[in-house]
Amino acid sequence: MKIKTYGSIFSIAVALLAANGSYSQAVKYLSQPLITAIYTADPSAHIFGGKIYIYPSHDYDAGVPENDNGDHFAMRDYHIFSLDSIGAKPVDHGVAIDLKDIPWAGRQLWAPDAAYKNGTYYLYFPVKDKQDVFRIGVATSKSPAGPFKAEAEPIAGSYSIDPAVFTDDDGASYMYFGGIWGGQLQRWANGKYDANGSKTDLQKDDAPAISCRVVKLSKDMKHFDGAVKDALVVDDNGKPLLGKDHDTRFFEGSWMHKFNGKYYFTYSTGDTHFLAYAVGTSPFGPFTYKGHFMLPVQGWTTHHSIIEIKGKWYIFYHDTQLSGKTHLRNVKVTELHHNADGSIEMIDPFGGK
Ligand code: FUB
Repeated sequence: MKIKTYGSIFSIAVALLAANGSYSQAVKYLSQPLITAIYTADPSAHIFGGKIYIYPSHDYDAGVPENDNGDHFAMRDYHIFSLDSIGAKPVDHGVAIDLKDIPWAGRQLWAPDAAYKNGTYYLYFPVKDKQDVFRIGVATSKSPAGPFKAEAEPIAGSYSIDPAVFTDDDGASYMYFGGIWGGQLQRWANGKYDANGSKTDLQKDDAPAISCRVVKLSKDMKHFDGAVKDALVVDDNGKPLLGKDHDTRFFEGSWMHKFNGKYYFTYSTGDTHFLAYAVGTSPFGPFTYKGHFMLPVQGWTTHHSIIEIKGKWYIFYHDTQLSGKTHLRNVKVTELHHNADGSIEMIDPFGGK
């Protein structure tokens, strides 16, 4: 069941109301945009050197019509932001890397992430190559704010979108990646690219849902170390969620955080617009589905990261409060609470928690 489509009636209504100023007065948002000078989305947040760094997509209006492949998300560069604490004004560190500086890139710089190891910062980014196939690249810098220099080739064996890099307590790093529909994950069913792979997951209602991928990163953080595996999400009986479980199955925008020794795999359900979580005992999964923890935001996409800052947990996310347009988003942050039983308290982006 589709609740909204790219270019939904909801977005059009919001845009009309926003234009005459009545929408922002009528709607109560849980939090306000962190950055207003440019449009930002898909915020991956990290603490580096005691500061909060945000690695978002940089939305802009390329004039590309909306479609289910997400062609209207035609981003060309990244800006990195830092802030001293929650509540402080984010500092824009300028262009960290541009499409033209990535030798193998074609178009569409989508949701990035970052990591640190041994004095080097790593920026991971999905972009379509010159054959229009999404791959994941890596770029390095001596500063968390960049500028970053891209490797000459994408990470060997990488595909699809939305890399999220998690470093475990033992120092080992893992990348979670993938997204269906415009993110092309459905074209990689057998580990090989099939341009004729189903356009979406909709034709596979009774088969296990397409899984996010997980892979260990090599010590140099620039390669995959070992096989790419499925980050399987199962129900309480250990059965994989199915393609038809649109309210619960993985769509895109994964993240990993560890809480009380458990691995919390969180993701967007895409066309049903929830953020969901599943918990496991290994970074590779399987992860047992637990529920939603954030209700749909304003806008089609929903993408988040979760970090701990001074003993409190925060979720960085986006909506379309500033523009009312699907592809022109703004980053936000709010507190996230783990309950005593390990569940995550529901967040309502339009009101209370
Ligand atoms: O920003 C482009 C895409 O939209 C991201 O890669 C997805 O996660 C969704 O937020």
